[in-house]
Amino acid sequence: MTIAFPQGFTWGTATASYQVEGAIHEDGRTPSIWDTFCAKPGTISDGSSGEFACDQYHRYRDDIALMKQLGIGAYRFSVAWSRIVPQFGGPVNQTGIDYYLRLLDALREAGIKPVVTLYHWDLPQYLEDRGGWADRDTALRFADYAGALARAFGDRVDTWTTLNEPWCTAYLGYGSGVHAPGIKDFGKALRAVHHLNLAHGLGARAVRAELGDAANVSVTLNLATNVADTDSPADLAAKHRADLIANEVFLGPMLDGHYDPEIFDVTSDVTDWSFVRDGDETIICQPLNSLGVNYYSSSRVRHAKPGAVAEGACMPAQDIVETLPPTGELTAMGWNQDPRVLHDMLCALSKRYPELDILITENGSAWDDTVSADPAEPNGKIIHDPKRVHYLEEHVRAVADAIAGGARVTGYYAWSLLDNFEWALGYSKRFGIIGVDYATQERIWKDSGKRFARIVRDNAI
Ligand code: GCO
Repeated sequence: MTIAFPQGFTWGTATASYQVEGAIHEDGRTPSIWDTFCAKPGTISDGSSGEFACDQYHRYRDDIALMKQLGIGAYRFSVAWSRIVPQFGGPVNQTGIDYYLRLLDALREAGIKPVVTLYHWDLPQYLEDRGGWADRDTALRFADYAGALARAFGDRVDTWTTLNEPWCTAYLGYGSGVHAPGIKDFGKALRAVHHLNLAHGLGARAVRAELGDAANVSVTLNLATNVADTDSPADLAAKHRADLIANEVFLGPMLDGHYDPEIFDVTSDVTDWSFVRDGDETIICQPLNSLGVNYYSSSRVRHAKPGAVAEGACMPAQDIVETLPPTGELTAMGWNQDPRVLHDMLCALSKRYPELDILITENGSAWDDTVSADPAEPNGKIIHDPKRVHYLEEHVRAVADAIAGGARVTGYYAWSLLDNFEWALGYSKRFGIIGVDYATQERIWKDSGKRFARIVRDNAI
């Protein structure tokens, strides 16, 4: 059965600067923490970096032509901070601004709305050298940067997304250390949580100070979708603990105006939270025009025997939470496929925040692709990716069901437009609905891209 989406529903694709741009030495850009991290042996599984990535910096016009073929109405991309402010305290780099102005104008010409993420993990290295997100000053510098972008881009931007997945920045960057800057210190991870929240609030204010209160401001969170293994009080308590540290720590201050005090209790072994100053929670809680959520998979959790933090854990005070191995057919990331949980999360969010528009700012799956010959394609090549098609269909259907059930979802952005640099996994994992041959930078259509184009055209699944 076909299910139609509401009129005006936005279909888009998403990328991030370090994952697609390349051109890391061009036009005044200085290193970000990801350049530094990639240069350290053993950090990236295939030893690669974002040095060339998809070369979108030079190929954005061709990529916009692909977006037109997809028929999408919006493109979500991020700005590389160190292209805009290359030196600590230094002036705005007009050459860096100009690249994004060209991109923004080309998108407008193509009738594609730009959804701009201000921070998708590529912190300028000079800020990390001063303490990075563990230091309060980084949030203040973020506000300056946000204001500079608002001044430069003005009404060319449709949606201003302050941060992408602060969970990853804080817990993977400063907790488990698997992401840049590679620090393993739960106390710092929680400081980073707070300073990211503060950056969000200050950034939202800075954008509105330039563009007026009507500026369309959003933030993207990857809300962990923890499912309790059983209904036992102990397993439910484990789920609650995981939700507090992964989700409430962001939702609370950003949308409710305060941290749940239980968060302070359950993390008291690693920090006393004295870095939260009077008034911070008010700054963090800015009116939002929408909430972006990224969803890939779910985790089943149960009560673990108290003890040391599990090997590889990335969040503190998780000692009562055991995450069970995923089941069913796993994607190339080793993640499960659980569209029902996406549906449930969307319905629960709308119940909790009935006035808030929700955007799915990322959803997608990685598979090991192979290229086939296809004389019907202009370049004679196609990637048949039935598993990615299936994942896409199931998840889009879950979104449609959630909307039918009352969830206020207004957009869906496929991750990703292109195969790209998958962080610590380098180029080994492919999320694109369009493939990339990295040796030649050739773009190769996948069946999933074609399927997505039909969903967009029909506004239905
Ligand atoms: C994310 C990231 C993406 C990843 C994707 C797949 O926000 O987690 O935005 O950069 O590539 O999630 O892991």
